[in-house]
Amino acid sequence: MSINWFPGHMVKARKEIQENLKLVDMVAMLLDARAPFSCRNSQLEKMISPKKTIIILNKMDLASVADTRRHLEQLRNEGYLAAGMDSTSGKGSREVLQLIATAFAPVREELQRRGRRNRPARVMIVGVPNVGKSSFLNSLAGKKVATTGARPGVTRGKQWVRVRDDIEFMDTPGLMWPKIDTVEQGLKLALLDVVGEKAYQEYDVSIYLIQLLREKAPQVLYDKLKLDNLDRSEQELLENIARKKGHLIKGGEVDVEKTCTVLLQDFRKGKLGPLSLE
Ligand SMILES: Nc1nc2c(ncn2[C@@H]2O[C@H](COP(=O)(O)OP(=O)(O)OP(=O)(O)O)[C@@H](O)[C@H]2O)c(=O)[nH]1
Ligand SMILES: [Mg+2]
Repeated sequence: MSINWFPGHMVKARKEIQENLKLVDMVAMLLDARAPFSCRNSQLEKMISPKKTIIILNKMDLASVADTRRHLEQLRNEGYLAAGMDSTSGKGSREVLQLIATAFAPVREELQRRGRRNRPARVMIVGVPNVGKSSFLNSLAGKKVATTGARPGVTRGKQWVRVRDDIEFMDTPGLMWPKIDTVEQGLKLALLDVVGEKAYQEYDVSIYLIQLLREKAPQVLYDKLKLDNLDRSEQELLENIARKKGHLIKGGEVDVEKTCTVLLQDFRKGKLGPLSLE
């Protein structure tokens, strides 16, 4: 079944983004470094296309270094200024600030040419829910200026924050679009905790994760999840993970539900190691 999530507050958020575009010099689009292309929203990109856009691959601490390098290269080939960022440690912030300065340079030169006073760059932050937009601002500010949370849909309205003397940011609520393009993209977004938990079955997403791991990172199944034979169906592998973890219910049956919850949590927190989904 395909996954979709487009709660009411996003209709308002979309309108708010549209209306406030004229107030900013550029848009910083945050994508999850583990699956940046699945986090792209063509509706949103069309809307922000009149503005200079920079791309930040956030949560790079949770992604594979080589894959992030490849993704950045791809985005730069598309003509974007792009950089990676880890908003929990602040790693990457210097490069991000440099990107903003580069994107703002033409405006600053124009102000100078007209004999106007220099002013801070105005940057709107956009992206899917839970990608770390508010955390990114807090990281650049070095203090808590925006509310964050480990679930999608925390920020509900736009908010201006002055993070530094030379930049003003507008934080916006995470935006989805009415229909996710493919089943696979929906599964990836669910895995990344971008869509609300009511929009999917943890079981389906867990089976998809096991399938991805088997294809892309079998070592994780051996080393972190202690499996010794991958020549099984995903369903059987999930049951074996449950046994290895000791997730059992009365009568010795495996507790599949609990195993799915723990497996997804472990992936999202990076406990399975840095992993990219594309
Ligand atoms: N490991 C890691 N976690 C991060 C990073 N950035 C944010 N997080 C975590 O991701 C979760 C979501 O962060 P928020 O900053 O609230 O995300 P948001 O994009 O503002 O979310 P909405 O307001 O719901 O759209 C929080 O649990 C953060 O701690 C990062 O770079 N690395
Ligand atoms: Mg937020």
